[in-house]
Amino acid sequence: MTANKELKVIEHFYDAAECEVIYRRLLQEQNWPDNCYSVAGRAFTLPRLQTWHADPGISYSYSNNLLQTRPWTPLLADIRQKVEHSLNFSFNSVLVNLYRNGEDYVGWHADNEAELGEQPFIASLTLGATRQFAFRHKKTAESGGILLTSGTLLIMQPDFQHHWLHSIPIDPKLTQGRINLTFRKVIAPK
Ligand SMILES: O=C(O)CCC(=O)C(=O)O
Ligand SMILES: [Mn+2]
Repeated sequence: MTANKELKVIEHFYDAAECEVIYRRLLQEQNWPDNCYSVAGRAFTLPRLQTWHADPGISYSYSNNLLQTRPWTPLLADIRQKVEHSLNFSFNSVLVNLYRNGEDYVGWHADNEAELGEQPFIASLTLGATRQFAFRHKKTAESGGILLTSGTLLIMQPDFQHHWLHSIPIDPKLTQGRINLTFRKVIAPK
């Protein structure tokens, strides 16, 4: 088994000049929240900064525990439109991650929350620094990775979340930042 069928990489979805502009605008416009939060009296620090944007009435338990739902900004709405047009699929939410440098990361997980339904189809856009997207099979020892460069759109087919975990590992020497947008379709609004 290989993850190749379940992942599709579209390089240069945005060109270098567009990426530069979008990255800078997101950095400035996102009004990034504090990444320290507490659950049941225990303090946690998220190893990156995040914002969550969705259509009215859409909520997502993982993000909602940590984050308030924000409306689409004009820039995020423009990007969504281009992604939707290219994939012929409609998304109603986006999780925006800022990895301030190589110390920021996301640990092993699958995006398979109940709100995404049985067939979670996710489109993930990278802007800024190149980072490794690592994946490992949930049952076998198989593992792999893809270097995601600025402007790359990674499509995760539903079976990817069923069979594999993924992460963005720490890259200690990296000083540049990276912003990643994962477009999702929440199908069970609460
Ligand atoms: O930053 C990335 O490329 C992946 C982010 C991710 O896995 C997530 O937000 O669920
Ligand atoms: Mn993920």
